[in-house]
Amino acid sequence: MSLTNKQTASHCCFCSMQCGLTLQPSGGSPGLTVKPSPDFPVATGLLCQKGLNALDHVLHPERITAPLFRTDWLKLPFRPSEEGLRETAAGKEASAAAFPSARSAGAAWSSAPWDIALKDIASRIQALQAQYGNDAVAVYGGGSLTNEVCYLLGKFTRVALRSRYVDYNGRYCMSSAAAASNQAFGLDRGMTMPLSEIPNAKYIILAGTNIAECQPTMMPYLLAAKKNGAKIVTIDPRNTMTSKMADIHVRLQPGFDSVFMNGLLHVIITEQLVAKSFVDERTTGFDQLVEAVMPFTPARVEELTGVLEGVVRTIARGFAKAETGMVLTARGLEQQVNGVENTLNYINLALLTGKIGRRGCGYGAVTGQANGQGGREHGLKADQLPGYRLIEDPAAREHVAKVWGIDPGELPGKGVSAYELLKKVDEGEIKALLVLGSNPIVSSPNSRMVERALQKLELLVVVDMFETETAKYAHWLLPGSSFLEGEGTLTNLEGRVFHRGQALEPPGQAKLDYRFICELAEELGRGQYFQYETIEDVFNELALASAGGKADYSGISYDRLKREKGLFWPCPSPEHAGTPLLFEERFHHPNGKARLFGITPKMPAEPIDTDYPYVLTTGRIPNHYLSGAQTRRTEGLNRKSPEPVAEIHPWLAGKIGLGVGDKIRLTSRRDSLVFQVKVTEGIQPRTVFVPFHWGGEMSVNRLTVDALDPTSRMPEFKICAVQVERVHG
Ligand SMILES: Nc1nc2c(c(=O)[nH]1)N[C@H]1C(S)=C(S)[C@@H](COP(=O)(O)OP(=O)(O)OC[C@H]3O[C@@H](n4cnc5c(=O)[nH]c(N)nc54)[C@H](O)[C@@H]3O)O[C@H]1N2
Ligand SMILES: Nc1nc2c(c(=O)[nH]1)N[C@H]1C(S)=C(S)[C@@H](COP(=O)(O)OP(=O)(O)OC[C@H]3O[C@@H](n4cnc5c(=O)[nH]c(N)nc54)[C@H](O)[C@@H]3O)O[C@H]1N2
Ligand code: SF4
Ligand SMILES: [Mo]
Repeated sequence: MSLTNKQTASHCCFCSMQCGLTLQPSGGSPGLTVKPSPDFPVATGLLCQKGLNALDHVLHPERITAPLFRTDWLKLPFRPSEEGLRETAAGKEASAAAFPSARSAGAAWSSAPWDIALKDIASRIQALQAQYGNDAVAVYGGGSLTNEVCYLLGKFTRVALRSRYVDYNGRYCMSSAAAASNQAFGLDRGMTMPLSEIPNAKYIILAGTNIAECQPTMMPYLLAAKKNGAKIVTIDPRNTMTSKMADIHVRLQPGFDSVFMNGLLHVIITEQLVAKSFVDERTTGFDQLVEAVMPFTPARVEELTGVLEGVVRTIARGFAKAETGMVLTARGLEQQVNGVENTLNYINLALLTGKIGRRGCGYGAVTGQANGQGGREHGLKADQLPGYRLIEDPAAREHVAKVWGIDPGELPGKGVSAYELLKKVDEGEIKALLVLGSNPIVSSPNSRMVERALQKLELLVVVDMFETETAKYAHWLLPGSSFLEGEGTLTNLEGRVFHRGQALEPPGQAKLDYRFICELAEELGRGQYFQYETIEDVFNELALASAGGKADYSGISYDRLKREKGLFWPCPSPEHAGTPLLFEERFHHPNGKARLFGITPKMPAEPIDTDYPYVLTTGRIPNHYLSGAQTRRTEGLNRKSPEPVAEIHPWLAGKIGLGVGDKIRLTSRRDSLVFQVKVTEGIQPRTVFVPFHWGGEMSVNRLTVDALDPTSRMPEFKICAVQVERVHG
């Protein structure tokens, strides 16, 4: 493998830090190596172990390098030429090696040339739409994709398919934080401040965010703050690598964040620690907040959560009195049916103490995926158009339709969230699905339903690098591009938009994702709306479509990005310097004020009871990334964590009589699975933690509940009720 062109600088494909990396020629195979980049200001000279190994999956022998179709499920209406239709050794080996238990054993993949693949897919889509209507075809995208590809997928659904059904895996990720930020601030940019402000904070609250294991290169910012005298509090049911550096670690049972937070707010209000002039001048809703919080005296909070009254008071006083401070949240409290309310309550803390909109202060929902931020700004979400506009807003429709050269009346209405979309597949309403950049069988809650649903589809097209668990059910598996192959822009967790160049050519017949989308549009007879010479043309159109929207990119260009190493949105004109620190003068609601929301804590969807007496919570470990499609194919990472290990407390181990070498069986109302087990003091006694990076019998999402937050439609990944039994080793 060699660098086929000019560009050796890139960015890691995994988390939202988007650390810079450099590809360097090296001796031996594969002839390339990854080094941290000294140039990117976000994590200068740093990469975590995932970043250092990011080349492995790109060069992996299981990469899909030609369009493949399932000969046992699909009869092609065409008579492809001899060389067009033949079984590929690569395809065959890939399936056999990676998924020996595939539904039809002995891989039935055959390869076909792109023109046949595109023609076949387009004609099937047209036939299904003619029979069942445009909405019978849906698109499911991902937050690892570039802004350009996210934008094009949204446009493709609305303009080429004319379907309302598009959503993406970011629904499972940032949707609760996004809804809360929109409600409180009128704007959703995960972090309201750049990372460079963290060292200026004197008090930092980290709730349900395991930064040391999930955004490792952010740690130096927190350590710098600590060195400058900051107090750090972590709130998590587990001791994590992050909680190790905390001054106070609150080991909370999952589901109790709003109770605990009401305790803090209660102390701040009753001890008159509220930033009064800030609250008066810059917020609304204070009275409603007081009313909700008043029943939650620290004594009552201790009773409900087990967190000592004194600890509640210490944290409340410490945070309120600190000169500067920050609140960071992540999926721990967001991936719940009360995720939006939980997040709003943490935002309340930042607002009530005036710790936002100035140096050393801010609220941040720590974004997860590479482009988890940009992915939710350009119209890949069921209810959105580019620029973070709402698809139901007539002015937004008019603006975007004009940029796209269509009549606003042609734009469909809003669709449904990711899990609801998959449910519509199960119910038979959606007949064809295009998945690009996600592996929903592993990452969706109650995943047995998803597995069943995908088998009902009349057409499933998956564009990926690998034959993932989801791709196993595809009629067509198309070779997509990796991060080193696709040029484009991404937006990191700070809201910093940057340019990522192309370092490698896609292998074999693999195609750049954006070219595939445009060519399929062409095949569907809508090519006139997808005429781009280069990916930069797509960006320029995106910038135009975003003009005047909340996420305004209209002042950003490839030229500027190449010169300036990133620009923070909103950036509404070519002269604008971008906006690293939000809300210095006003919030984004029409009256310029932020909203406080009084939160009355609610129960989880599936509270524990005598039949299912323990809480299962799920999340991440350092060596794997999301559905594991990439990291399970990375030898250096997979070797260290070859399978999921459940964490349980010694109390629970004793209760079930766990012996040395035993495993545990976890049974929820949906399924029952056996896991290896680690006994640790560092977990709340009634809670079991299992990482979700595996498929099949190792996939914890077979157990999780599919209840959704009523506003964000975020699944409750972090709480379901289970039984725990020992399994003799
Ligand atoms: N190594 C690695 N890094 C990643 C990823 C990965 O898969 N692997 N994924 C990326 C992505 S897409 C995302 S979204 C981020 C996610 O980053 P995080 O949100 O930090 O990761 P999680 O492990 O899902 O959850 C964080 C913590 O929430 C805790 N928690 C569970 N329930 C509760 C609760 O009720 N309240 C509170 N306060 N805490 C709770 C868990 O114990 C866990 O330690 O990470 C990104 N970085
Ligand atoms: N139980 C439980 N479940 C969870 C969570 C949890 O905490 N607990 N967290 C949720 C969260 S926060 C997230 S973000 C989701 C993510 O869940 P998924 O969407 O399943 O995550 P990925 O593994 O990133 O899937 C991306 C797929 O796209 C492919 N891919 C990567 N880059 C590209 C590209 O550029 N082009 C193409 N064509 N393909 C590409 C990869 O090979 C992979 O198969 O999981 C959610 N599921
Ligand atoms: S911190 Fe995130 S972006 Fe940086 S190298 Fe690690 S996984 Fe990649
Ligand atoms: Mo995520």
